[in-house]
Amino acid sequence: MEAARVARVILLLLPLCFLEVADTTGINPCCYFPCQNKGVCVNFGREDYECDCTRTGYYGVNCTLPYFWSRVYTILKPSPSFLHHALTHYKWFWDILSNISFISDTLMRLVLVARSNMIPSPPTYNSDYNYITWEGYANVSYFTRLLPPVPKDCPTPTGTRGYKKPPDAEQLAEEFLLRRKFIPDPQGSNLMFAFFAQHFTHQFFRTDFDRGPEFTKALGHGVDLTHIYGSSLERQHHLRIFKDGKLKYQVVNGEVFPPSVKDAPIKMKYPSTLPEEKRFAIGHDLFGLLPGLMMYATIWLREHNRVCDILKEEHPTWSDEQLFQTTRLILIGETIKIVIEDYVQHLSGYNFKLRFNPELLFKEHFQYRNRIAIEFNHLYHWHPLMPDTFIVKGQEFSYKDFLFNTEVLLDIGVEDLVESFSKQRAGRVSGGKNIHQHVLKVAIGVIEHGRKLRLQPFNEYRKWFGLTPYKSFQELTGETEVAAKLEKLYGHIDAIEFFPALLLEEPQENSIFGESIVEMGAPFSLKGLMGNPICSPEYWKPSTFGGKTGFDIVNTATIQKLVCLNVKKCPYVSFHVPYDIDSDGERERKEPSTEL
Ligand code: ACD
Repeated sequence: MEAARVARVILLLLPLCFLEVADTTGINPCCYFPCQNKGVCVNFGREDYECDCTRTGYYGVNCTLPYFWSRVYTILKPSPSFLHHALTHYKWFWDILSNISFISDTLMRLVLVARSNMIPSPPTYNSDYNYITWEGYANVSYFTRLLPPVPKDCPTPTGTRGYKKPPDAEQLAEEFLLRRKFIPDPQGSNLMFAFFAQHFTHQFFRTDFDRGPEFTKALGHGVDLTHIYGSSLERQHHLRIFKDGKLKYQVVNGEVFPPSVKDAPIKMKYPSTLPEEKRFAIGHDLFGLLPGLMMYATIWLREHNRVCDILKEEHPTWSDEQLFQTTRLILIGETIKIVIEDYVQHLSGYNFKLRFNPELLFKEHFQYRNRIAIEFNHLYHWHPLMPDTFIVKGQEFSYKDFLFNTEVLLDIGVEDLVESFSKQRAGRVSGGKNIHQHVLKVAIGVIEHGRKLRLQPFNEYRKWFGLTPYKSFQELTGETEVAAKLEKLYGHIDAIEFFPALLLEEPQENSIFGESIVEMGAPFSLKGLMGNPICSPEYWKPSTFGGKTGFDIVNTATIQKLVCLNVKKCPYVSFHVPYDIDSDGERERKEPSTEL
């Protein structure tokens, strides 16, 4: 026993010869993150610790010795960069595979299982505990987290590496994240994509800033469409007509728009100067902020009422309540279908065709539940997507003129907004220096929150997601100049923080993201989408959606149909600008057709 203790301490102290931390006595040993391969560190006083390697596939003092099958798995497992390269090239190969349903189903199942299995379910930690607790499990007003907070008694904010004081957040953002010149996304993402991302994710990313960054107001922890229907029953009831299942609306110039707060008296965030009749009332209280968000709110409102009409036609005896509830489930299904097959398909850049088919998981051990993690929330701050100005029907709007401008939607209408947003390019997310001055404060806030929440350093997350930790700043950024500056500020690559590193990572070839956003974002996304109750064997059947017609609406949903079935003239609608982009960033092809 004593010999084992001595061995542990020697193993722990060995790498300290290379550390800049001078005095190592009396340091909580877990501050060194000694346990590898998802082993759990438990400290015994200030001198000793144990790694719990249970079910990690590894053993030994620090869970570093693989059992036979773990060794085999490690040898056979292709690297993420190899897989990414394969999936984003060889289109002819993926076109063939995607058409053989047995093979494409098997591949899709593999993707879903491999990604979802990375997310602990039930969830484990929250920001108040660095050990498992009932409170952490049961209190859904917290974001969960994958990795527990850095213990409070560690010598540096990221454990033992780096300096006692992290770089100034504002300086960091201004030097490394602030846009100098707009860098377009080489994958051709547009503002239709950017606003979809913002609109869709704000149903489950709703930090409760009054309580602190560890708290969420989105208690549904997933795709529940509270951004359309409101997050309380009271709010929902204000938004409903209580006839035929429909939501309230107003007609302006012959077109349907959300009601004003006069007709649906709910709290919305608008500048006090905006008159009541110009304030739209919708599920999410902040969606008056941007015409792009209000445009999506309008489209989904129209879609809700359209589906209500279809259901009413088939079920003339159904109550308002049944029509409303069933329509909501259909819209949840449509959302998930569009997110996987249009949105994630686009941002992945994969030539393999992603499919939304819940049946693929019916024979797997899969838990139909989800808890939004703080790391996912931080990872999803994609403000580099935002352009310098917004070009709508040839007219250029600055941030000042665009924000809280509810007239844009009424004056220009959904068709032309969709067309304009689909044609304007969004910015590249990873690679640094691409956040517009106007939204830089959001990034500064995320960095500060990461510190307050004591997020573990980026490299610990790399390891957790099965990625090799970066050995140097050069390896992270793929260049030398920024890397040298970062090294000076942080002191050690193991001290760089989660969010800045995600944005500063070198993007993959012709891609919007670096490796880490994809490898960390995909598990959260797919678990969150497929963990929705509508994907469970109990729910996933035609009757849940009012019969075959409703089920078909879910199973055939696309972003293009969503728009075009709710406007008079179908515009160009896509998450990709209407031309291909070659490797030099130049335009390549003409506009595709807008037919459904
Ligand atoms: C895969 C699929 C490709 C994944 C590619 C990139 C993922 C990166 C970030 C997340 C992207 C989208 C998030 C979409 C939905 C979030 C849903 C959350 C529901 C609670 O390789 O596996």
